[in-house]
Amino acid sequence: MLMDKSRLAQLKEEMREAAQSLGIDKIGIASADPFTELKNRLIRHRELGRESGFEEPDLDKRTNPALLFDQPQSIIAIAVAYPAKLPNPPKSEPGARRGILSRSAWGEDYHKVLRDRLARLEAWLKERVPEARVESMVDTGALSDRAVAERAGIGWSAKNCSILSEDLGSWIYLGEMITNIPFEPDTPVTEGCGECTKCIDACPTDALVGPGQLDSQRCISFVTQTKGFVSDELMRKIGNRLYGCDTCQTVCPVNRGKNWTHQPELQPDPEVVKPLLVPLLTIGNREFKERYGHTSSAWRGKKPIQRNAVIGLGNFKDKSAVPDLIGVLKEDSRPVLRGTAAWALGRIGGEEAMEGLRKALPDESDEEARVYLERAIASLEAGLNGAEEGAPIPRES
Ligand code: B12
Ligand code: SF4
Ligand code: SF4
Repeated sequence: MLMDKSRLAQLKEEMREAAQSLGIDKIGIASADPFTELKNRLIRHRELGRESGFEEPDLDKRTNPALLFDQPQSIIAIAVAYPAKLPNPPKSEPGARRGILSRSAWGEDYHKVLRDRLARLEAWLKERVPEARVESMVDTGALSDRAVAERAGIGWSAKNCSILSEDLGSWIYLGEMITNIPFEPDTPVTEGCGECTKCIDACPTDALVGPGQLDSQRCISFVTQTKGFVSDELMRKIGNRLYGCDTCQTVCPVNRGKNWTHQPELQPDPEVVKPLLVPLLTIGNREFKERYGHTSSAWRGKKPIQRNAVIGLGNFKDKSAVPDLIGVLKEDSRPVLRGTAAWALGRIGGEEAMEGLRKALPDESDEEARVYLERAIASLEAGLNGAEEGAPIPRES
Protein backbone atom coordinates (compact mmCIF):
# COMPACT_ATOMS: atom_id res chain seq x y z
CA MET A 1 0.00 0.00 0.00
CA LEU A 2 1.45 3.33 -1.06
CA MET A 3 1.28 5.76 1.83
CA ASP A 4 4.11 7.87 3.12
CA LYS A 5 5.11 7.80 6.78
CA SER A 6 3.71 11.19 7.68
CA ARG A 7 0.32 10.37 6.11
CA LEU A 8 0.27 7.10 8.07
CA ALA A 9 1.13 8.87 11.32
CA GLN A 10 -1.57 11.46 10.64
CA LEU A 11 -4.17 8.77 9.88
CA LYS A 12 -3.29 6.94 13.07
CA GLU A 13 -3.70 10.11 15.09
CA GLU A 14 -7.04 10.87 13.41
CA MET A 15 -8.18 7.33 14.16
CA ARG A 16 -7.26 7.71 17.83
CA GLU A 17 -9.19 10.97 17.96
CA ALA A 18 -12.21 9.39 16.23
CA ALA A 19 -12.27 6.33 18.53
CA GLN A 20 -14.58 7.81 21.17
CA SER A 21 -17.14 8.89 18.59
CA LEU A 22 -17.05 5.34 17.17
CA GLY A 23 -17.90 3.96 20.63
CA ILE A 24 -14.36 2.66 21.24
CA ASP A 25 -12.72 3.43 24.59
CA LYS A 26 -9.14 2.59 23.74
CA ILE A 27 -7.31 1.88 20.53
CA GLY A 28 -3.73 0.75 19.87
CA ILE A 29 -1.62 -0.72 17.12
CA ALA A 30 0.25 -4.02 17.26
CA SER A 31 2.67 -5.26 14.67
CA ALA A 32 1.44 -8.25 12.66
CA ASP A 33 4.61 -10.25 13.38
CA PRO A 34 4.17 -13.83 14.57
CA PHE A 35 3.58 -14.22 18.33
CA THR A 36 6.53 -16.53 18.82
CA GLU A 37 6.76 -16.43 22.62
CA LEU A 38 3.01 -16.89 22.93
CA LYS A 39 3.21 -20.03 20.81
CA ASN A 40 5.67 -21.66 23.22
CA ARG A 41 3.47 -20.60 26.07
CA LEU A 42 0.37 -22.11 24.44
CA ILE A 43 2.18 -25.39 23.75
CA ARG A 44 3.20 -25.63 27.41
CA HIS A 45 -0.32 -24.63 28.53
CA ARG A 46 -1.74 -27.51 26.47
CA GLU A 47 0.87 -29.99 27.69
CA LEU A 48 -0.06 -29.16 31.27
CA GLY A 49 -3.78 -29.78 30.51
CA ARG A 50 -4.69 -26.22 31.46
CA GLU A 51 -6.72 -25.30 28.37
CA SER A 52 -10.46 -24.81 28.67
CA GLY A 53 -11.28 -26.32 25.29
CA PHE A 54 -12.91 -23.05 24.17
CA GLU A 55 -9.68 -21.83 22.53
CA GLU A 56 -8.93 -22.11 18.80
CA PRO A 57 -7.07 -25.45 18.65
CA ASP A 58 -4.67 -24.58 15.78
CA LEU A 59 -1.70 -22.96 17.53
CA ASP A 60 -0.12 -21.84 14.26
CA LYS A 61 -3.24 -19.91 13.35
CA ARG A 62 -3.43 -18.51 16.90
CA THR A 63 0.02 -17.06 16.69
CA ASN A 64 0.64 -16.18 13.05
CA PRO A 65 -1.55 -13.40 11.58
CA ALA A 66 -0.15 -14.20 8.10
CA LEU A 67 -2.08 -17.49 8.18
CA LEU A 68 -5.32 -15.56 8.65
CA PHE A 69 -4.78 -12.64 6.29
CA ASP A 70 -2.87 -12.08 3.06
CA GLN A 71 0.20 -9.97 3.87
CA PRO A 72 -0.91 -8.34 7.12
CA GLN A 73 0.82 -5.05 7.90
CA SER A 74 -0.54 -4.22 11.36
CA ILE A 75 -3.29 -5.07 13.83
CA ILE A 76 -5.62 -2.46 15.31
CA ALA A 77 -6.59 -3.47 18.85
CA ILE A 78 -9.70 -2.02 20.47
CA ALA A 79 -11.11 -2.03 23.99
CA VAL A 80 -14.67 -1.24 25.08
CA ALA A 81 -15.29 -0.60 28.78
CA TYR A 82 -18.20 -2.16 30.69
CA PRO A 83 -19.95 -1.51 33.99
CA ALA A 84 -18.89 -3.10 37.25
CA LYS A 85 -21.64 -1.89 39.60
CA LEU A 86 -25.30 -2.77 39.60
CA PRO A 87 -27.63 0.19 40.05
CA ASN A 88 -30.16 -0.62 42.82
CA PRO A 89 -29.22 -4.29 43.15
CA PRO A 90 -32.18 -6.42 44.26
CA LYS A 91 -31.62 -8.11 47.64
CA SER A 92 -30.90 -11.82 47.92
CA GLU A 93 -32.88 -12.90 50.99
CA PRO A 94 -33.89 -16.12 52.74
CA GLY A 95 -36.74 -17.57 50.71
CA ALA A 96 -35.84 -15.33 47.74
CA ARG A 97 -32.25 -16.20 46.97
CA ARG A 98 -30.56 -14.82 43.89
CA GLY A 99 -27.72 -15.80 41.61
CA ILE A 100 -25.38 -13.55 39.69
CA LEU A 101 -24.03 -13.29 36.14
CA SER A 102 -20.45 -12.07 35.78
CA ARG A 103 -20.07 -8.49 34.64
CA SER A 104 -18.78 -9.68 31.27
CA ALA A 105 -22.31 -10.98 30.60
CA TRP A 106 -24.19 -7.85 31.62
CA GLY A 107 -26.13 -5.97 28.96
CA GLU A 108 -26.03 -6.85 25.28
CA ASP A 109 -23.72 -9.69 24.17
CA TYR A 110 -20.28 -8.10 23.86
CA HIS A 111 -19.52 -10.02 20.65
CA LYS A 112 -22.32 -8.10 18.99
CA VAL A 113 -21.31 -4.77 20.52
CA LEU A 114 -17.63 -5.06 19.61
CA ARG A 115 -18.42 -6.28 16.10
CA ASP A 116 -20.54 -3.17 15.72
CA ARG A 117 -17.64 -0.98 16.87
CA LEU A 118 -15.23 -2.75 14.51
CA ALA A 119 -17.69 -2.31 11.64
CA ARG A 120 -17.90 1.42 12.41
CA LEU A 121 -14.10 1.60 12.47
CA GLU A 122 -13.89 -0.28 9.17
CA ALA A 123 -16.31 2.16 7.52
CA TRP A 124 -14.30 5.08 8.93
CA LEU A 125 -11.04 3.63 7.59
CA LYS A 126 -12.39 2.76 4.15
CA GLU A 127 -13.75 6.24 3.73
CA ARG A 128 -10.18 7.51 4.06
CA VAL A 129 -8.29 4.58 2.54
CA PRO A 130 -10.53 2.91 -0.06
CA GLU A 131 -7.94 0.22 -0.80
CA ALA A 132 -7.80 -0.87 2.86
CA ARG A 133 -8.42 -4.55 3.54
CA VAL A 134 -9.42 -5.66 7.02
CA GLU A 135 -10.35 -8.78 8.97
CA SER A 136 -12.00 -8.24 12.33
CA MET A 137 -12.38 -10.60 15.27
CA VAL A 138 -13.73 -10.70 18.80
CA ASP A 139 -13.25 -13.63 21.16
CA THR A 140 -14.13 -16.36 18.68
CA GLY A 141 -11.38 -15.48 16.20
CA ALA A 142 -8.13 -17.41 16.06
CA LEU A 143 -5.89 -14.73 17.58
CA SER A 144 -5.32 -14.28 21.31
CA ASP A 145 -7.19 -11.02 21.96
CA ARG A 146 -5.17 -10.47 25.13
CA ALA A 147 -1.80 -10.98 23.42
CA VAL A 148 -2.77 -8.52 20.67
CA ALA A 149 -4.01 -5.95 23.21
CA GLU A 150 -0.85 -6.34 25.28
CA ARG A 151 1.35 -5.78 22.23
CA ALA A 152 -0.73 -2.76 21.20
CA GLY A 153 -0.29 -1.08 24.59
CA ILE A 154 -3.96 -1.32 25.65
CA GLY A 155 -2.85 -2.56 29.07
CA TRP A 156 -0.48 -4.99 30.72
CA SER A 157 -0.95 -8.72 31.04
CA ALA A 158 -1.82 -8.87 34.74
CA LYS A 159 -1.35 -11.59 37.35
CA ASN A 160 -5.05 -12.46 37.13
CA CYS A 161 -4.47 -13.04 33.37
CA SER A 162 -6.58 -10.00 32.40
CA ILE A 163 -5.43 -7.11 30.29
CA LEU A 164 -5.36 -4.36 32.86
CA SER A 165 -5.29 -0.71 31.89
CA GLU A 166 -4.30 1.96 34.39
CA ASP A 167 -7.18 4.21 33.30
CA LEU A 168 -9.91 1.68 32.43
CA GLY A 169 -9.00 -1.21 34.72
CA SER A 170 -9.75 -4.73 33.47
CA TRP A 171 -13.47 -4.11 32.87
CA ILE A 172 -12.80 -4.05 29.14
CA TYR A 173 -13.74 -6.27 26.23
CA LEU A 174 -11.14 -6.73 23.56
CA GLY A 175 -11.28 -7.05 19.80
CA GLU A 176 -8.99 -6.52 16.85
CA MET A 177 -8.73 -5.84 13.16
CA ILE A 178 -5.89 -7.15 11.01
CA THR A 179 -5.15 -4.71 8.17
CA ASN A 180 -2.96 -4.15 5.15
CA ILE A 181 -2.24 -0.62 6.42
CA PRO A 182 1.31 -0.45 7.82
CA PHE A 183 0.56 1.63 10.92
CA GLU A 184 3.47 2.26 13.28
CA PRO A 185 3.05 -0.10 16.29
CA ASP A 186 2.48 1.35 19.77
CA THR A 187 4.64 0.49 22.76
CA PRO A 188 3.43 -2.17 25.20
CA VAL A 189 2.63 -0.96 28.73
CA THR A 190 5.09 -2.04 31.38
CA GLU A 191 3.79 -4.60 33.85
CA GLY A 192 2.11 -2.75 36.70
CA CYS A 193 1.09 -5.38 39.28
CA GLY A 194 4.27 -4.97 41.30
CA GLU A 195 4.33 -6.98 44.53
CA CYS A 196 0.53 -7.30 44.70
CA THR A 197 -0.91 -10.85 44.70
CA LYS A 198 -4.50 -10.07 45.78
CA CYS A 199 -6.10 -11.88 42.83
CA ILE A 200 -4.04 -15.04 43.30
CA ASP A 201 -4.84 -15.08 47.02
CA ALA A 202 -8.57 -14.47 46.47
CA CYS A 203 -9.21 -17.07 43.75
CA PRO A 204 -11.63 -19.52 45.41
CA THR A 205 -10.27 -22.60 43.65
CA ASP A 206 -6.56 -21.74 43.39
CA ALA A 207 -7.04 -21.76 39.62
CA LEU A 208 -4.41 -19.03 39.33
CA VAL A 209 -1.50 -21.41 39.69
CA GLY A 210 1.02 -18.60 39.26
CA PRO A 211 1.15 -15.00 38.05
CA GLY A 212 -0.69 -14.92 34.72
CA GLN A 213 -1.08 -18.69 34.71
CA LEU A 214 -4.52 -20.22 34.82
CA ASP A 215 -5.58 -23.81 35.16
CA SER A 216 -8.83 -23.35 33.24
CA GLN A 217 -10.23 -26.66 34.43
CA ARG A 218 -10.32 -25.27 37.97
CA CYS A 219 -11.49 -21.78 37.03
CA ILE A 220 -15.07 -21.19 38.17
CA SER A 221 -15.72 -19.09 35.10
CA PHE A 222 -15.02 -22.17 32.99
CA VAL A 223 -16.90 -24.56 35.26
CA THR A 224 -20.06 -22.44 35.13
CA GLN A 225 -19.97 -22.80 31.34
CA THR A 226 -19.77 -26.61 31.30
CA LYS A 227 -22.84 -28.76 30.80
CA GLY A 228 -22.07 -31.90 32.79
CA PHE A 229 -21.76 -32.98 36.40
CA VAL A 230 -19.45 -30.91 38.61
CA SER A 231 -17.32 -32.20 41.49
CA ASP A 232 -18.51 -31.61 45.05
CA GLU A 233 -15.50 -29.39 45.75
CA LEU A 234 -16.15 -27.10 42.80
CA MET A 235 -19.91 -26.95 43.36
CA ARG A 236 -19.30 -25.60 46.84
CA LYS A 237 -16.97 -22.97 45.42
CA ILE A 238 -19.30 -21.88 42.65
CA GLY A 239 -21.43 -20.28 45.37
CA ASN A 240 -24.30 -18.46 43.65
CA ARG A 241 -22.50 -17.73 40.37
CA LEU A 242 -24.76 -18.54 37.44
CA TYR A 243 -22.28 -17.64 34.73
CA GLY A 244 -18.65 -16.56 34.90
CA CYS A 245 -16.65 -15.34 37.87
CA ASP A 246 -15.35 -11.88 38.73
CA THR A 247 -13.48 -12.47 41.97
CA CYS A 248 -9.94 -11.98 40.63
CA GLN A 249 -11.05 -8.65 39.16
CA THR A 250 -13.22 -7.27 41.96
CA VAL A 251 -10.32 -7.62 44.44
CA CYS A 252 -7.92 -5.81 42.12
CA PRO A 253 -6.86 -2.40 43.48
CA VAL A 254 -6.49 -1.00 39.96
CA ASN A 255 -10.22 -1.64 39.41
CA ARG A 256 -11.25 0.20 42.57
CA GLY A 257 -13.95 2.79 41.86
CA LYS A 258 -14.04 1.98 38.15
CA ASN A 259 -17.54 1.57 36.74
CA TRP A 260 -18.25 2.38 33.09
CA THR A 261 -21.78 3.54 32.44
CA HIS A 262 -21.38 5.32 29.10
CA GLN A 263 -21.94 2.40 26.69
CA PRO A 264 -25.74 2.24 26.38
CA GLU A 265 -25.98 -1.40 25.18
CA LEU A 266 -23.79 -2.70 27.99
CA GLN A 267 -25.87 -1.49 30.93
CA PRO A 268 -27.41 -4.28 33.03
CA ASP A 269 -31.00 -5.05 33.93
CA PRO A 270 -30.64 -6.00 37.62
CA GLU A 271 -33.49 -8.54 37.47
CA VAL A 272 -31.78 -10.32 34.58
CA VAL A 273 -28.22 -10.33 35.89
CA LYS A 274 -29.12 -10.98 39.55
CA PRO A 275 -32.19 -13.17 39.15
CA LEU A 276 -34.20 -15.17 41.68
CA LEU A 277 -32.93 -18.74 41.60
CA VAL A 278 -36.12 -20.75 42.05
CA PRO A 279 -37.92 -19.53 38.89
CA LEU A 280 -34.82 -20.48 36.86
CA LEU A 281 -35.32 -24.16 37.72
CA THR A 282 -38.35 -24.42 35.46
CA ILE A 283 -37.76 -21.59 32.99
CA GLY A 284 -39.01 -22.55 29.50
CA ASN A 285 -36.99 -22.23 26.30
CA ARG A 286 -38.95 -19.24 25.07
CA GLU A 287 -38.68 -17.32 28.33
CA PHE A 288 -34.99 -18.15 28.61
CA LYS A 289 -34.40 -16.77 25.13
CA GLU A 290 -36.37 -13.63 25.91
CA ARG A 291 -34.53 -12.95 29.17
CA TYR A 292 -31.03 -14.19 28.38
CA GLY A 293 -30.85 -14.62 24.60
CA HIS A 294 -29.36 -11.15 24.10
CA THR A 295 -26.58 -11.67 26.69
CA SER A 296 -23.28 -13.49 26.26
CA SER A 297 -24.33 -15.93 29.01
CA ALA A 298 -26.73 -17.75 26.67
CA TRP A 299 -24.16 -19.25 24.31
CA ARG A 300 -24.19 -22.65 26.06
CA GLY A 301 -27.99 -22.74 26.32
CA LYS A 302 -30.06 -22.80 29.49
CA LYS A 303 -28.80 -26.05 30.98
CA PRO A 304 -25.57 -24.79 32.62
CA ILE A 305 -27.39 -21.79 34.08
CA GLN A 306 -30.17 -23.97 35.46
CA ARG A 307 -27.64 -26.42 36.89
CA ASN A 308 -25.81 -23.50 38.51
CA ALA A 309 -29.11 -22.21 39.94
CA VAL A 310 -29.58 -25.61 41.60
CA ILE A 311 -26.01 -25.43 42.95
CA GLY A 312 -26.65 -21.91 44.25
CA LEU A 313 -29.76 -23.00 46.16
CA GLY A 314 -27.74 -25.85 47.70
CA ASN A 315 -24.99 -23.47 48.72
CA PHE A 316 -27.47 -21.06 50.29
CA LYS A 317 -28.89 -24.05 52.25
CA ASP A 318 -32.27 -22.48 51.58
CA LYS A 319 -34.87 -24.83 53.12
CA SER A 320 -37.74 -23.04 51.39
CA ALA A 321 -36.34 -24.27 48.07
CA VAL A 322 -36.60 -27.96 49.05
CA PRO A 323 -40.00 -28.60 47.33
CA ASP A 324 -38.76 -26.99 44.10
CA LEU A 325 -35.56 -29.04 44.18
CA ILE A 326 -37.57 -32.21 44.79
CA GLY A 327 -39.60 -31.18 41.73
CA VAL A 328 -36.39 -31.11 39.67
CA LEU A 329 -35.32 -34.46 41.11
CA LYS A 330 -38.63 -36.07 40.16
CA GLU A 331 -39.52 -34.33 36.94
CA ASP A 332 -36.52 -32.96 35.09
CA SER A 333 -35.61 -35.09 32.06
CA ARG A 334 -31.90 -34.24 32.31
CA PRO A 335 -29.76 -36.48 34.54
CA VAL A 336 -27.31 -33.63 35.30
CA LEU A 337 -30.13 -31.52 36.68
CA ARG A 338 -31.50 -34.41 38.76
CA GLY A 339 -28.11 -35.42 40.12
CA THR A 340 -27.23 -31.83 40.97
CA ALA A 341 -30.62 -31.36 42.67
CA ALA A 342 -29.84 -34.42 44.79
CA TRP A 343 -26.53 -32.83 45.77
CA ALA A 344 -28.31 -29.57 46.67
CA LEU A 345 -30.89 -31.41 48.79
CA GLY A 346 -28.08 -33.24 50.57
CA ARG A 347 -26.43 -29.92 51.27
CA ILE A 348 -29.62 -28.35 52.62
CA GLY A 349 -30.65 -31.39 54.65
CA GLY A 350 -33.72 -31.86 56.86
CA GLU A 351 -36.51 -34.43 56.84
CA GLU A 352 -38.35 -33.16 53.80
CA ALA A 353 -35.16 -33.26 51.71
CA MET A 354 -34.36 -36.75 52.93
CA GLU A 355 -37.84 -38.02 52.14
CA GLY A 356 -37.65 -36.55 48.63
CA LEU A 357 -34.28 -38.19 48.03
CA ARG A 358 -35.43 -41.61 49.28
CA LYS A 359 -38.59 -41.51 47.19
CA ALA A 360 -36.66 -40.59 44.04
CA LEU A 361 -33.97 -43.26 44.37
CA PRO A 362 -35.91 -46.30 43.05
CA ASP A 363 -36.95 -44.38 39.92
CA GLU A 364 -33.52 -42.99 39.08
CA SER A 365 -32.31 -44.77 35.96
CA ASP A 366 -29.20 -42.72 35.18
CA GLU A 367 -26.05 -44.20 36.66
CA GLU A 368 -24.28 -40.94 37.41
CA ALA A 369 -27.35 -39.19 38.81
CA ARG A 370 -27.83 -42.24 41.05
CA VAL A 371 -24.34 -41.79 42.48
CA TYR A 372 -25.29 -38.26 43.53
CA LEU A 373 -28.57 -39.44 45.02
CA GLU A 374 -26.98 -42.25 46.99
CA ARG A 375 -24.24 -39.99 48.21
CA ALA A 376 -26.71 -37.32 49.35
CA ILE A 377 -28.77 -39.92 51.24
CA ALA A 378 -25.66 -41.44 52.82
CA SER A 379 -24.40 -38.07 53.98
CA LEU A 380 -27.73 -37.14 55.53
CA GLU A 381 -27.95 -40.53 57.21
CA ALA A 382 -24.52 -39.94 58.66
CA GLY A 383 -25.78 -36.59 59.95
CA LEU A 384 -23.51 -34.67 57.63
CA ASN A 385 -25.20 -31.80 55.93
CA GLY A 386 -23.87 -31.72 52.45
CA ALA A 387 -21.60 -34.72 51.87
CA GLU A 388 -18.78 -33.38 54.00
CA GLU A 389 -16.88 -36.57 53.28
CA GLY A 390 -16.82 -39.27 50.66
CA ALA A 391 -15.13 -40.27 47.46
CA PRO A 392 -14.87 -37.59 44.78
CA ILE A 393 -17.96 -37.21 42.65
CA PRO A 394 -17.21 -37.94 38.97
CA ARG A 395 -16.19 -34.88 36.98
CA GLU A 396 -17.49 -33.82 33.65
CA SER A 397 -15.69 -35.61 30.85
C1 B12 B 1 -10.59 -19.55 26.47
C2 B12 B 1 -10.98 -18.26 27.14
C3 B12 B 1 -11.37 -18.32 28.47
C4 B12 B 1 -11.14 -19.55 29.33
C5 B12 B 1 -9.63 -19.59 29.71
C6 B12 B 1 -9.10 -18.23 30.20
C7 B12 B 1 -7.58 -18.09 30.22
N1 B12 B 1 -7.08 -17.24 31.10
O1 B12 B 1 -6.87 -18.75 29.47
C8 B12 B 1 -12.11 -19.30 30.50
C9 B12 B 1 -13.47 -19.93 30.18
C10 B12 B 1 -11.65 -19.83 31.86
C11 B12 B 1 -12.24 -17.79 30.45
C12 B12 B 1 -12.59 -17.02 31.53
C13 B12 B 1 -12.65 -15.64 31.49
N2 B12 B 1 -12.61 -14.85 30.39
CO1 B12 B 1 -12.11 -15.52 28.63
N3 B12 B 1 -11.45 -15.95 26.91
C14 B12 B 1 -10.96 -17.04 26.43
C15 B12 B 1 -10.44 -16.83 25.00
C16 B12 B 1 -11.47 -17.38 24.00
C17 B12 B 1 -9.06 -17.45 24.72
C18 B12 B 1 -8.03 -17.24 25.85
C19 B12 B 1 -6.77 -18.06 25.68
O2 B12 B 1 -6.37 -18.40 24.60
N4 B12 B 1 -6.09 -18.41 26.80
C20 B12 B 1 -4.84 -19.11 26.79
C21 B12 B 1 -3.79 -18.22 27.48
C22 B12 B 1 -2.56 -19.07 27.81
O3 B12 B 1 -3.40 -17.20 26.56
P1 B12 B 1 -3.99 -15.69 26.56
O4 B12 B 1 -4.60 -15.42 27.87
O5 B12 B 1 -4.82 -15.49 25.35
O6 B12 B 1 -2.64 -14.86 26.35
C23 B12 B 1 -1.87 -14.41 27.44
C24 B12 B 1 -0.95 -15.46 28.03
O7 B12 B 1 -0.55 -16.33 27.01
C25 B12 B 1 0.17 -14.57 28.57
N5 B12 B 1 1.52 -15.06 28.34
C26 B12 B 1 2.17 -15.13 27.18
N6 B12 B 1 3.42 -15.60 27.38
C27 B12 B 1 3.55 -15.79 28.71
C28 B12 B 1 4.60 -16.24 29.46
C29 B12 B 1 4.45 -16.38 30.84
C30 B12 B 1 5.57 -16.88 31.64
C31 B12 B 1 3.23 -16.02 31.47
C32 B12 B 1 3.05 -16.11 32.93
C33 B12 B 1 2.15 -15.55 30.67
C34 B12 B 1 2.34 -15.45 29.33
O8 B12 B 1 0.09 -13.31 27.93
C35 B12 B 1 -0.94 -13.33 26.97
C36 B12 B 1 -1.61 -11.96 26.94
O9 B12 B 1 -2.12 -11.61 28.21
C37 B12 B 1 -10.34 -15.25 24.94
C38 B12 B 1 -10.65 -14.64 23.58
C39 B12 B 1 -9.52 -14.81 22.61
N7 B12 B 1 -9.83 -15.20 21.38
O10 B12 B 1 -8.38 -14.57 22.93
C40 B12 B 1 -11.37 -14.80 26.03
C41 B12 B 1 -11.01 -13.60 26.90
C42 B12 B 1 -9.58 -13.78 27.36
N8 B12 B 1 -11.88 -13.75 28.06
C43 B12 B 1 -12.26 -12.62 28.58
C44 B12 B 1 -12.97 -12.50 29.80
C45 B12 B 1 -13.63 -11.17 30.09
C46 B12 B 1 -13.02 -13.58 30.69
C47 B12 B 1 -13.52 -13.55 32.15
C48 B12 B 1 -13.17 -12.29 32.94
C49 B12 B 1 -15.06 -13.77 32.12
C50 B12 B 1 -15.68 -13.89 33.49
N9 B12 B 1 -15.96 -12.79 34.18
O11 B12 B 1 -15.97 -14.99 33.92
C51 B12 B 1 -12.83 -14.82 32.73
C52 B12 B 1 -11.45 -14.49 33.34
C53 B12 B 1 -10.70 -15.72 33.78
C54 B12 B 1 -9.20 -15.46 33.89
N10 B12 B 1 -8.68 -15.23 35.09
O12 B12 B 1 -8.51 -15.45 32.85
C55 B12 B 1 -11.74 -11.43 27.79
C56 B12 B 1 -10.58 -10.75 28.54
C57 B12 B 1 -10.66 -9.24 28.63
C58 B12 B 1 -9.49 -8.69 29.41
N11 B12 B 1 -9.67 -7.47 29.91
O13 B12 B 1 -8.45 -9.28 29.57
C59 B12 B 1 -11.33 -12.14 26.41
C60 B12 B 1 -10.14 -11.49 25.73
C61 B12 B 1 -12.58 -12.06 25.52
C62 B12 B 1 -12.73 -10.69 24.87
N12 B12 B 1 -12.61 -10.62 23.56
O14 B12 B 1 -12.94 -9.67 25.52
N13 B12 B 1 -11.92 -17.32 29.21
S1 SF4 C 1 -12.32 -16.11 37.32
FE1 SF4 C 1 -12.67 -16.80 39.48
S2 SF4 C 1 -12.00 -18.95 39.55
FE2 SF4 C 1 -11.19 -18.05 37.63
S3 SF4 C 1 -9.15 -17.34 38.16
FE3 SF4 C 1 -10.50 -15.61 38.53
S4 SF4 C 1 -11.11 -15.79 40.70
FE4 SF4 C 1 -10.22 -17.75 40.10
S1 SF4 D 1 -5.01 -7.88 42.10
FE1 SF4 D 1 -2.90 -7.09 42.14
S2 SF4 D 1 -1.68 -8.73 41.18
FE2 SF4 D 1 -3.83 -9.11 40.66
S3 SF4 D 1 -4.13 -8.13 38.70
FE3 SF4 D 1 -4.71 -6.61 40.26
S4 SF4 D 1 -2.83 -5.45 40.63
FE4 SF4 D 1 -2.23 -7.31 39.54
